Order: sequence, then structure tokens, then C-alpha cells
Amino acid sequence: MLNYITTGESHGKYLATILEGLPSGLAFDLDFVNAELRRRQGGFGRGGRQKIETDCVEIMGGVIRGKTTGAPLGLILKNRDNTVDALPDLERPRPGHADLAGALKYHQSIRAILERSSARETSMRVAAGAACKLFLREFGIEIASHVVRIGPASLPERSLTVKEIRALTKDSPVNCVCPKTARAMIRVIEKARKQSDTVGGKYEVRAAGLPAGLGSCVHHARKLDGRLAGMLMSKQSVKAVEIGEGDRLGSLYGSGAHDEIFYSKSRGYYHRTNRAGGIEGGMTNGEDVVVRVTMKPIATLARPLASVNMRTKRTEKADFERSDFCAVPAGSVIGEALVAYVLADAFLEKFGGDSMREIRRNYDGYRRQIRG
Ligand code: EPS
Repeated sequence: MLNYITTGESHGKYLATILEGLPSGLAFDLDFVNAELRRRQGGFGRGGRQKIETDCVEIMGGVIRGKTTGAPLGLILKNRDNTVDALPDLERPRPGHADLAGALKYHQSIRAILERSSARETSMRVAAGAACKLFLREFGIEIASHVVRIGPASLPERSLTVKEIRALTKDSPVNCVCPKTARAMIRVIEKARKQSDTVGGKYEVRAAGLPAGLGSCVHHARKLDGRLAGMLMSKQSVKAVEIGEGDRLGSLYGSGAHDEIFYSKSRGYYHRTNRAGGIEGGMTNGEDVVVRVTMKPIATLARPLASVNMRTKRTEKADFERSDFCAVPAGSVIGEALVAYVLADAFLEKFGGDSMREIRRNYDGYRRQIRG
């Protein structure tokens, strides 16, 4: 139903995205999109590039008089650092980055590979995801994220609502709900910086207000958990995705692993626990969708690891270019955008129509139906 594509190099003149499949009649709040881009640029542990750029998109198409028309939405961002043609090539691929496999596969310079594989591309994913958030919001669906681990510093287990997450992370430099844990996380990032190292971590994305029945149980490609995991895994640095209790469920008995079902006139069907992370059988079950995403440390190290000079084939230290020490807080903002995209896609699949008015009618009818 929805499809987005991004284009542009990290140090090229522009980055752009086209998002196809949004209905007509959606109020398009460009300020919100740009505020989301600013959130992505923040977070303690970012590198020098964010001091140069003020990411801000312009609309290329798909919006007239502040509302979507149903045509593909085009958004474009101008890079301040757009020196790509003048930048030197690299010879020593960075372990953990796309450099080696990309240079071999595309028969290209490492420069050409890193320009496209750089996480700067995620600015466009956040822009497309922000448009999806605007769409979901119209149906009361809200998404928030928080960082639960940076290296060894982790948040004690606690379940929070989207509202609580937003309120508690508002002023946190690491997008963490607990000031004490945030201080420990900052110390870990500081240590990485002092040691010319990098550090990874884990964040949680939570979506509230979803009806039961998005996704499907009948075909592998339509299962919502698979679609979420695939989209999140496609983000730079991501190495694991868990839905709900995820990995922990493997150590429990069934009696303690599943969420019992209840019914009340006011709420309809509901669960008192949410170990499944809001997804059963590849479909939303009416509870919050909860995903946890693990990011490896950034691959560009100021104290580089061993590599091979691709010209001489000699063992040398990997190349180093300006980078982040920790991108997990920024990663959590990108994760929200990707979850928004997958949920908006599944929502349109279920209630699809060409205009907001048509979708609203379909949605309201279904809500009445599932209340029984
Ligand atoms: C990024 C901008 C990049 C990197 C970072 C993500 O800018 P530059 O290369 O000019 O410093 O800082 O990319 C990586 C860490 C990576 O490994 O690709 C951004 O805007 O998010």
C-alpha cells in the first residue's frame, strides 16, 4: 500500500525521499516533519556533522494548500557539507561497515559505498516516517521510544505507556526515562569518547491506539511482526529485533509467557499483560505494539581495528573519518519512524481508500464490528 524510496549521498548536494500511497486529504504539518528531523540529529554522543547541518526538508510534490493530494509525496533536504566530489577515497575498509563487501560487490571505490551506506540516509526515513505518524495520529495512534541500554548501562525493567515515555524522556540527552540511568549511560558514552571507541545499545519503540487485526495470519509476507523486524533490521547498525518480551520468552513456561484474554463492555476484548508485544499470529491484538531494537557500536573507530589496504593487500589499520561515538538515542527516533511506516502500511491495507474520508468510514465500521 505504502512505498518509500530514498536517494542521495551522505556528502552529496541533496537527500530526498518519495513516499507513495498516502491518501488525499491528510493535513500535512511540515513543521512536525522538521521537528522530527531535529530529534534525529540530537542525542548525547553524536559527532561533528550534526554541528554543521540543520536538517530541514522542503516539499517537492504531493501537497497542495497544506493537504496531501493522493499523489506521491516528495521531500528534499539540502546538505551543507556537500563536498563529495572533492573527498579523498579510502583504501582500508572499516570492519563492521559496508566498505569491504560493498567495494567488492559494486566494483567501486570505498568512497562510493560509504556515501550511500552512511546512516545519514536515515534522515529521509525519518521524514517519510513523520508523514506516516501524521496519518496514524488522525486515528489516535501514537508512537514513542526510549533507550533502555547503552553498553553496560541499562534501565531496570519497567512497562510504560506512550504518554509516560514522552513525558519522562522530554529533557533527556539520551532519550532515557530515568535520570539516574541516563547519567550512567552518559558516563559510558564519555568513556567511549575518551578511549576513541564507540558503543551500542538497545531501544524500545511503543505504539498505542491500534485496533486488533492489522497484519495477517494467512501468509508469511503479510505478518506484521515479520514486516516490523525486516524494516527495523534494514536500519544501519541494527543487529537484533525483539517483539514484546522477545528473547526472554524462550526461558519461560507457556503458563507464564502468554497474555490471558478478558472482555468488558467498555473496553471490548483486552489483556492484562502484554508479553506478546501487541502481536499474536502476525496481527495486532489490540494492545500496544512493543519492539526492542539492538544496535551494534558504530563501525568508524578513531582508534581503528586491523584491516587490509585494498591496493597493496598489506595489513594496516582501518581508515577513520569523523563519526559518532554513540548513535543509539538517534537510532530510537529512526526506529519510531520505521515502526510508523510499517503500521501505516498495514493500516492502509486493512482500511485502504484513496481519501481520508473513505478510510475513516471503513475504520469506524470495523471498530463497531469487532466490539461485537
Ligand atoms: C550521519 C552523518 C554522517 C555520520 C553518521 C551519520 O556524517 P559524517 O560522515 O559527515 O560525519 O556522522 O554516519 C555513520 C556513523 C556511519 O557509520 O555511517 C547522520 O546524519 O546521521
